[in-house]
Amino acid sequence: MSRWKTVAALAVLALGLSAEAQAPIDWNTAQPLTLRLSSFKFEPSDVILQHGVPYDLHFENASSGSHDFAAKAFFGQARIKPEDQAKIRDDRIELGGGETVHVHLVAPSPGSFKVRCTHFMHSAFGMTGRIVVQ
Ligand SMILES: [Cu+2]
Repeated sequence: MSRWKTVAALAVLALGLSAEAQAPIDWNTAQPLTLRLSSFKFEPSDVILQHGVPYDLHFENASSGSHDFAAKAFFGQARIKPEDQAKIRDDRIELGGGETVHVHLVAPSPGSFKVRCTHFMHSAFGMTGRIVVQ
């Protein structure tokens, strides 16, 4: 008898969790935020986001050379709009000279996430930053 109560309780819990995980997001309310890349920095270098808030991130490459925005832990945990997922490959957004890419996502659980450009020597020249989710 109590075993069935446990099973029932787990089923209710599982339903509750999946309902939360699939709650619809109103992407129209996404807050725009510009993240600028140039040789050799990210502006701002520290990005502050609020947990659970949807953002419309504008990644702008202001230089003529290419850069990328690599944030493995952040992209791995953020909830990314399905239409924008293909813009992120191997947890990186590649931007050619002068290119802009928009990515909609919901900030993950609070924490500090490292950002860097993976192009040869760029992080050594200063292309590092972090995303802090509050
Ligand atoms: Cu770079």
